[in-house]
Amino acid sequence: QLSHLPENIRAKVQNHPCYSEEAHHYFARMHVAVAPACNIQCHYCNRKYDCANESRPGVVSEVLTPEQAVKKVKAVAAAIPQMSVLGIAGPGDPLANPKRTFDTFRMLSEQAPDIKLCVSTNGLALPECVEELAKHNIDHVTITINCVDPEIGAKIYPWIYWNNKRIRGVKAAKILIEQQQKGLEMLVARGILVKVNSVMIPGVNDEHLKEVSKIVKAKGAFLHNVMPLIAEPEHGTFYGVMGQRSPEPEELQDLQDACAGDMNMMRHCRQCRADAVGMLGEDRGDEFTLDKIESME
Ligand code: CLF
Ligand code: SF4
Repeated sequence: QLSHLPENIRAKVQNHPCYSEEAHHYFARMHVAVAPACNIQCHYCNRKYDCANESRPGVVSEVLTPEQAVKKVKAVAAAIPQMSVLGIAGPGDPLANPKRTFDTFRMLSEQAPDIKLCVSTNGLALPECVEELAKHNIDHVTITINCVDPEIGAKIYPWIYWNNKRIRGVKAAKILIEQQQKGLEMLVARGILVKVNSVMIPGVNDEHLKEVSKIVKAKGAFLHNVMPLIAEPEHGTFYGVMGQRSPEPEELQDLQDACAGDMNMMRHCRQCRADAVGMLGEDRGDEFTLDKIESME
């Protein structure tokens, strides 16, 4: 499956469980929830849970300081030898918490240099962070891109927080889209692998995601991951409360198939929590809570 890739790219994906379907049978990832704040609002988000950039709404993650996160990564790496990747994916937006996120990356690159670092973002603050991401040798960045049309974006994002102001509607969506696309181009120009996540929202962006897939592929994104909206009203999201439905499994698969003509698609995503630990689909986070780690010392 990886044999068609150039050697330098194969080296980056062969032990990353999300970027290589093959690798997810052999390698594990963990997330540390160091990033509580967010700079936008998505209608599918419930901030009581984890960021739906990547994460399944579930239980609130225990937010860690960078120091606590490093301790946790070391404890998990010692206990789970397949652990190859550390991702920061929430519970808010990692790049809206640059100090916490980059302190964690810096300490890990010094203290655990064998672990690959990975990050997922809504993209609003991405262009200003590309330099720093490259400095920490981050080879894998996920951008959640749900649209390239601000009119559609306005139905997904009620507001963004930008230059110390709250901006709403089409204007806000336009800025977010521009930042995401600019960030994507800057990462590709530096040889950083970009995965694009899109949340499929029936009746809002489902048809439109085919165009998104074409555009991000043309700009050099490595992988596209179309994920289903999780809209159960009990999660208290705006969409859930407004009766927006989630896609049926067949609808999701049809859309993934339609995009696949243009793009490498990820089909093994498990919509991990912001504090997930273990193989994809496995969550061993409860074995590594802070009090348990501290009692191991
Ligand atoms: Fe985590 Fe995301 Fe990195 Fe993977 S998860 S930050 S790229 S290390 Fe993977 Fe989980 Fe799907 Fe994300 S299965 S939600 S795609
Ligand atoms: Fe919520 Fe994530 Fe959207 Fe921020 S980017 S509003 S944390 S889903």
